[in-house]
Amino acid sequence: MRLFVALDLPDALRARLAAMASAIPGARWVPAENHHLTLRFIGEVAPDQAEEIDHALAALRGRAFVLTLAGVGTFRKAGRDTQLWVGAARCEPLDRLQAKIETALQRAGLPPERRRFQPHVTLARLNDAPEGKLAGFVQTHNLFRAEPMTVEHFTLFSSRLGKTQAVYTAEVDYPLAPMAVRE
Ligand code: 2AM
Repeated sequence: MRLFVALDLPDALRARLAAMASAIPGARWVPAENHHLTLRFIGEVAPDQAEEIDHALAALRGRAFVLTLAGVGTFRKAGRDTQLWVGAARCEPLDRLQAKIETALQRAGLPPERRRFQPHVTLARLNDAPEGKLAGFVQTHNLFRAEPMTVEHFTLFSSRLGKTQAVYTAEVDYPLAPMAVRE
C-alpha cells in the first residue's frame, strides 16, 4: 500500500483551486477531487506496518485549528520548475500537528523525513512549462487568499495509479479535539 497523511479540503475550496487552472503548456493540473495538503508522505508499506501506522496516528492527541491557504509558488528541481502550488499562511498549530505526526510515525518504525515541511497544495505538475507563463501565473495569483478553514481531523490516504491521475482514497480520519471556546 502506498500511503500518505494529509488534510482534505472543503469542496468549495477545491473548486476554487481547480478554477485557477489556466493554459500553461506542459502543466498537468490536479483535478479538484485530488487536492489535499500533505502532512507526511509515507510511501509503500506492508499491511502489518500500515496497521501500526494506523494505531500510532489514532493515539495522537491534537486540537482543531484554523488554517488559511494563501499565496502561490513553484518548486524547482535541478533548475527546472516541477510543481505549481498554493501555500499556507504561517500556522503554528499546523506545524505542531505535522511534528506530532512525524514523531508518531517514527515510533511506528518509519525512518525520519529529512525534508523540511513546506505546507502546500499542488495545483499542477510541470514538464518544461515556459518560465514566462509560470511567472505570469504567480503574478496573477500572488494575492490569493482562501477562506479560513477549520481543520477538525487529519486523514490517512492511500494512493493508486489511475489511467491518467493518481486515485486517492481516504482510509481513516483521525479527529482533533474541538477548539477551545473563548469565554
Ligand atoms: P506533492 O503534491 O508535493 O507532489 C501523494 O502523492 C502526496 O504525497 C502528494 O501530496 C505528494 O506531494 C506527496 N509525495 C509523493 N511522493 C513523495 C515523495 N517521494 N516524497 C515526499 N512527498 C511525496
